[in-house]
Amino acid sequence: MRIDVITIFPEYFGPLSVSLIGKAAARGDITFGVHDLRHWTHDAHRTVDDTPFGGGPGMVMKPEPWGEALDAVVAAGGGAGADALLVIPTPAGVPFTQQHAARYAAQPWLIFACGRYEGIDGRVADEARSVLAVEEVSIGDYVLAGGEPAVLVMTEAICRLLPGVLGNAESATDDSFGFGGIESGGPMAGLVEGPSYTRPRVWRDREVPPVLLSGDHAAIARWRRDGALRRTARNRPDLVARLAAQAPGALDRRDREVLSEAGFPVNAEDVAH
Ligand code: JEW
Repeated sequence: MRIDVITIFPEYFGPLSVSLIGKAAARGDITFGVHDLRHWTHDAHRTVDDTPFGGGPGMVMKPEPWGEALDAVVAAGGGAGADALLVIPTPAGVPFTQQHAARYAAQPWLIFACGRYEGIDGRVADEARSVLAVEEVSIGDYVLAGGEPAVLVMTEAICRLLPGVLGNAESATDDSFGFGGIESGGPMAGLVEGPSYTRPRVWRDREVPPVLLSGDHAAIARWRRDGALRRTARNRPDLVARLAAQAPGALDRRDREVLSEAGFPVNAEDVAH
């Protein structure tokens, strides 16, 4: 997979040479190209911003350097741009989810455009759409100062799904959201993970739950599901509501009992029993 990033802060992407992603890049499984937007400016001050038409606070990124940068990066990657997907982080984008990460991981070529200031002149995305697929995405409901941290976040979520990037192939399918949500039908579908434990068995007078040492795999699976249900009820009531509404068959009697004890009655009939 090829990933190009266009930014006014190329040094922000040092972390891409660290850890799992760094090793994947060193092996050649991922090829990164980080490009300084100012390379495509032509004035002495290398200006990338200007005042917003219509007034308002702050500055907006000028379209010309972006147009030239995208033309050059697309041309260097083989032309037409037909197989590249342009991803533009913005607080006004579609929420980025694990489903996006999986779909992006299946692309041969991603180009990320990192804005700063109040964002990029709106014509840049419109123009790019005449040449390639363009998606505006948000990594969460908070406002960053620019797209760079969002690109690091998305790159990590995408690259850990690439074959060979994660040591244990199961880790990517078993973790929170890695099961792909309710429709995946997996045993933990639609829930976040409960707590996990390692050695020592006793630490600061706290014992690891004995069931995990019992060797009883059915009891362990049930205990883990209880923990997942409790943590999902506490931290992500939205996910429990979705599960109860869209996949009521996914909740058995014990699930409903655990949710009820966690103060999350799934329906009136369960509360009675
Ligand atoms: C984010 C890129 C570039 C993504 C998520 N755009 C914009 C904007 C900014 C501040 C105020 C209003 C609009 C800053 N900014 C970005 C912010 C991505 C840029 C400039 C971003 N939060 N924030 N999920």
